[in-house]
Amino acid sequence: MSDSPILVTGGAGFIGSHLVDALLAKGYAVRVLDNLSSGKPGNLPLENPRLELIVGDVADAALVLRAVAGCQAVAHLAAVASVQASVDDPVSTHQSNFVGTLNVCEAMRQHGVKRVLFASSAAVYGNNGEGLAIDEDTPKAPLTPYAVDKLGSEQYLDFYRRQHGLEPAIFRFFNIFGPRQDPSSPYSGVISIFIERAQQGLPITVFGDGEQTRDFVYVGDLVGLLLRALELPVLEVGAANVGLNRATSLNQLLAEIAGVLGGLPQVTYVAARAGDIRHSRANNQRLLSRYGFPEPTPMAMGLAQLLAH
Ligand code: NAD
Ligand code: UD2
Repeated sequence: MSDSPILVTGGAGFIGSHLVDALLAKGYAVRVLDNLSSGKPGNLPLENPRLELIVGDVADAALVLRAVAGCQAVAHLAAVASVQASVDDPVSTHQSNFVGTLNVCEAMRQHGVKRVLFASSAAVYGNNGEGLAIDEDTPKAPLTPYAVDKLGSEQYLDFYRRQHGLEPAIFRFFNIFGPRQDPSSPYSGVISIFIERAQQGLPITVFGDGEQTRDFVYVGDLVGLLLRALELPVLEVGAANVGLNRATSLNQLLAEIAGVLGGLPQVTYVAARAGDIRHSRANNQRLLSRYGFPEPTPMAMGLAQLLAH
C-alpha cells in the first residue's frame, strides 16, 4: 500500500468521518478537506498522526490543487447535503456542490491522480421511477438545485474520464443512516430525527400516513462499499445506485425503534410534505455485480448502533 494519502473532501461530516475511520483502520494515510459548515472536528480522530485536516472550501480552486497534491486517490463527499438549503440559496450551494467537483477534477488532472469516488444522490431521478425499483437508466429528472448540481457533477466526472483518464466511481446514495448524522434540521435524515426525539421523549411528527417507503442503508455498509471501489483494479463506467432494493415504511421504522427502545413517545400524523416522494427504492443489480454487497446490517442493529452513539 502506497503511503501517500487518500483525500476525503467532506471528511468531517456524517458519511465522510466514517470513511476516514475505515481508511485509517486499513492503514491508509488520510487527508481531509472540509470547511466545517456541517462537519465537526469532533467527528475525526485528530490525534492520529496519519490524519491531516485542512479546513477550507472545495470552491477554492487553489486550495483544492494543494490538497490533491501527493494523494493517491480522492473520495469527493463535500457538499451542502441539505436539499432545502439548495432551494433557498442555489447560488451559494452551487459553489460547493458543483464548482467544488469541477475543482477536484481539474486538480486531479493537473496532479495525475486517477481514482475518485463521488457521492451522488437518488435525487437525480426526481419522481421518475416512483414506486418501482429505480435502475440507473431511469430518465433523470433533477427537481432541485441540489439534484442539478449532483447530475452536472456526474457529467463533469465523466468528461474528465473520457478526456483525461480519470477513474470515477459514481454512487447514487439512497437514504443513508447511522451515528453522527446531524438531526438538527427538519430536513435532516428521518431516522436521525426520530431517534433523537424518541431518546429525549419528545413527540414525533410523521408527514403523511407513514406508509411512504424509503430504501435505508446503514453507513457502515456504505463505507465497506466505498473501500472496495477504491481498491478495485478496474472500474466499470457509469453510476451505481446504493440501496438494498428494500422498502421500509416510516410506520415499520417506528415499530423497529419502539422495539429497540422499548417504547415510543407520542407520534402525530400531519399532512404530507409538498412534493414528498411516496416510494423510493433502488434497483441495486449493478451495485451487486460490480462491487458485491455482503449481508447488510439489519435495521434493528443499525438503530442500536445509533442509540449507543
Ligand atoms: P454532511 O453534511 O454530514 O457531510 C458533508 C460534509 O461536507 C460536511 O462535513 C461539510 O462541512 C462539508 N462541506 C460542505 N460544503 C463544503 C465546502 N464547500 N467545502 C468543503 N467542505 C464542505 O452530509 P453527509 O450525509 O455525510 O453527505 C456526504 C455526501 O453524501 C454529500 O455529498 C451528500 O450530498 C451525499 N449524499 C448523502 C445522502 C444521505 O442519505 N446522507 C444521500 C445522498 C447523497
Ligand atoms: C432524501 C435525501 C435528500 C434527497 C432525496 C431524494 C436525506 C436526509 N435526504 O430525502 O437529500 O437526496 O432523498 O429523493 O437523506 N419525515 C417525517 N418526519 C420527519 C422527517 C421526515 O415524516 O420529522 C418523512 C419525510 O416527509 C419523508 C421521509 O420521512 O417522507 C424521509 O425523509 P428524509 O428527509 O429522511 O429523506 P427523503 O427521502 O425525503
